[in-house]
Amino acid sequence: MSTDTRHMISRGALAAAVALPIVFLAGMAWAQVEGQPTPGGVGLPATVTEVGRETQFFYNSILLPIITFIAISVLGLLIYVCWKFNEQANPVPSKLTHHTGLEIVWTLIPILILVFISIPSFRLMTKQVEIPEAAITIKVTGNQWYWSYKYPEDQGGGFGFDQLMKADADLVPGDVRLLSVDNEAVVPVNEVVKLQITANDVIHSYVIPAFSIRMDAVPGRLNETWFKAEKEGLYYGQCSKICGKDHAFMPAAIRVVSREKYDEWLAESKKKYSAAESPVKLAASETIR
Ligand SMILES: [Cu+2]
Repeated sequence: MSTDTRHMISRGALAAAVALPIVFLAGMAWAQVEGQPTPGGVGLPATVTEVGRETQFFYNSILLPIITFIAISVLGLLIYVCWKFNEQANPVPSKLTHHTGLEIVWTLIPILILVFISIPSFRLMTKQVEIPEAAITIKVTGNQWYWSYKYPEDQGGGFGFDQLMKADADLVPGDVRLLSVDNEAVVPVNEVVKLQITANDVIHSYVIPAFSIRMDAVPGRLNETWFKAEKEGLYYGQCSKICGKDHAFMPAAIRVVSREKYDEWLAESKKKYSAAESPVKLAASETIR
């Protein structure tokens, strides 16, 4: 192969390595509807929390380029070896079986890549796991097949309610099929919300993509996660543990509003929900109170 051809091939490979992530990134730049899936959307959903932005940066700008580079390099190497060392081109094969230098290199490079990834990864994980001082604590319980919420008394709450998916017949314009619910949970904007998550029957998983939260709801166990939404709006999520026949029909919906509206909602809900105490008995709630 002439030097020119070789240069062309390596330049082509380099261009592909650079272009592929850009194509992915361009996909993500397509307007994503916040809080719900976007038809034809590519990439991660729009996020409205700092942790979400950092998670997406980690994925899009660190992991994706590394993955793309490794995949293209390995593929290139395979193609090169098939072409260079096939029987016709290379009738007398080498008898070499060990190469200490090469073995050290192919062990060391993956280790270095992993160490490089681990630094931002652990930093991000710490941020997700360490819960800052929370303004609001909400207890979320997974049931077959809906979510229940409890707002504690000492924060102006003292009520609980169930959140069930709206049936197709109940949808009004603006609703999203399979995501809209009868009772939305409400939280104030720009305040740290702590969620305590558990389940009544089987393992569920509480996920709101726009907040970058995903936490297993396990019977008999109280898991915690947090978010601080920076934008008002309605954010949907879904259970993401296969939890039975209606697993796909237990969406979660959180509406983020201003502090004033939140206080109003709290006062109204207190009247509305405490009149009709939640029909569902929250197994774990008695033990933590
Ligand atoms: Cu579930």
